[in-house]
Amino acid sequence: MLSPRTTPTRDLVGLDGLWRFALGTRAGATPWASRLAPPLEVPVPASYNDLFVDPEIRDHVGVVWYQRDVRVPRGWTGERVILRFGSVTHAAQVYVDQRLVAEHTGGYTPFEADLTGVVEPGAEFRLTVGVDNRLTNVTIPPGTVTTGPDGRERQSYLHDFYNYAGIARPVRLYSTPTTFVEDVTVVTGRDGTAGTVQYRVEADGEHADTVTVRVRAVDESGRTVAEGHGPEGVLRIEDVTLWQPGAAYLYDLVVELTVDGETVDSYTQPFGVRTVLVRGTDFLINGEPFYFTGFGKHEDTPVRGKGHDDAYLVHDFQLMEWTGANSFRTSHYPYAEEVLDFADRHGIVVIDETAAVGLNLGVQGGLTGVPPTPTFAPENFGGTTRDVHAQHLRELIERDRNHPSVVMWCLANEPASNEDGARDYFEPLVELARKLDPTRPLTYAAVMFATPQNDQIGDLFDVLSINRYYGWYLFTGDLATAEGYLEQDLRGWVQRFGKPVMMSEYGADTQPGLHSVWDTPWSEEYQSDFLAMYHRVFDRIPEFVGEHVWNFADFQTSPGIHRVDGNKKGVFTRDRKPKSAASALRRRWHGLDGRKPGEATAD
Ligand code: GCB
Repeated sequence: MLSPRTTPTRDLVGLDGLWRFALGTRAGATPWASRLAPPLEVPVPASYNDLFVDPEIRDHVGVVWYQRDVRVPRGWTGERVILRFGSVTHAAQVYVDQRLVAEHTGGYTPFEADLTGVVEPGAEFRLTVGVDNRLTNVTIPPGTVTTGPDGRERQSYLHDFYNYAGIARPVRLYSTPTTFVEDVTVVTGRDGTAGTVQYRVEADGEHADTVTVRVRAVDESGRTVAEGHGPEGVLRIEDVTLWQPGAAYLYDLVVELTVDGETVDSYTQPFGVRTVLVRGTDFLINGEPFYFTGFGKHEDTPVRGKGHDDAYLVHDFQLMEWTGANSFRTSHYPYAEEVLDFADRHGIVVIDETAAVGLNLGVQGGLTGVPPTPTFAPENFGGTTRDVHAQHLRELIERDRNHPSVVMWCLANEPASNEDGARDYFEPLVELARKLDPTRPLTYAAVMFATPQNDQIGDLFDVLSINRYYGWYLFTGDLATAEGYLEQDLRGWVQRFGKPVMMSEYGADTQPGLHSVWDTPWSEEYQSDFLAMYHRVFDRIPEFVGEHVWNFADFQTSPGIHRVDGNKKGVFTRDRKPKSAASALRRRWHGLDGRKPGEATAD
């Protein structure tokens, strides 16, 4: 799905700002039929949960309603009118006045409604959106809704981050001509000093069958460096400037549709020329071994929850660059498109993860790893869950495949890959991902209970990403014992699969300001010592390709006694102040500079 943009043939109006808001339980049977009452107001984009003091809103389970009036620009006569949501978490029903125009399930991918003929240029319409935050065994991510003795629904889920909900990403109304560019795909390669750009353009609408497609690649100075004709082809850019980690370079693919020599639509798709390949135990970007340094992140900020925020976007990238992070994982769901655009422009490498977090009933079984009931059973996560997972994967890859920053798809976080049924569940998803995008490697983040001995899916993937908490959940405060277990575990993955291995999560909860001369969990010293212990182990394993600390910043979690106002494994606090580990990482990562530890030059 293309990002909405203004071009010489397309206009766009942002619909962000304050919308009317009501809980489903207080909004009457047909909230779309008139103005919402009572008149609460809510900002878009933002999660609604932390905005109000009313606990019924924060803890609401079910549908809430958003509403605003929208005027269609007068000049759009004769154009298509499209309404686009960056995401609605987790399911949406969209009404234009009394008419249902779109429904979508999946809280982290965009969707559109074609309003052509439904709304009139120059006229106003009432836009009402029902937002459902419920997670069940057939949603991704999964959860369980139960009804309490008071008749109220209660939500539980299998991930620790708070189930923020709402319209968390931008909403836009845009126009296109009646013959239009529907989709553009760009796959890049290298031939000596030249770049190759394989492109495919899909046209749709009135004259789609007779339309002529012209494309040109334009460099950052505005110079046309290659041209092509026809809906698909390969362009060649001589003396190409590559998109490199830490040194982004973007070209524009300018696509024009013409009918009888007249331009009917034009669309500009930025792209970077780079290659990604797993060879042996190396992860190669542009043919060079790449060593990931960085974080698992969350979209999480005070007050706004998971709402996209450009100020935090800029600041988070600043802090990542300051620590020497060259990459991050979009744990545990696809992030806003604005984040990936930014990564493209700033040369930060992204592992793009689906929202499939919590496909693991073993986690519920506690650290014994004995599941109360098998995870991949029809009554838990069976064929229907997998179909939803597949649909989500399609939407993710269709959205993100043109981003040079995205170098790998992560199909799930901590699934029960040690349990029977995991292979049957994942094999078709791996096949689908490879069909949708044969160019990018695949991974999944392996849970503690999945060991090199019992994991059932590692051979299906290209890179093994391992989440481990030795020294925190296991051998708490005993880093010496933890070190031995960690090394044995990681070497086991290398030996069994012979593939690149990286650490996708390692971290310790840390209370800023707590200090200790001993190995005291929660102290700032312990976090630094914990990370240093992991780094010693990584540096002894030549097949290791990267380290992503859990987490970039502290984040809000579901209520419970397990956490004190959130997960505190951040290297930065929730308001982005560094804990002492941030400086320790900075010293290490700037020294590595994207190379494997063995190849690194000293600071
Ligand atoms: C994990 C999960 C992550 C949690 C983390 C923790 O294994 O993947 O979502 O936040 O552990 O801190 O417990």
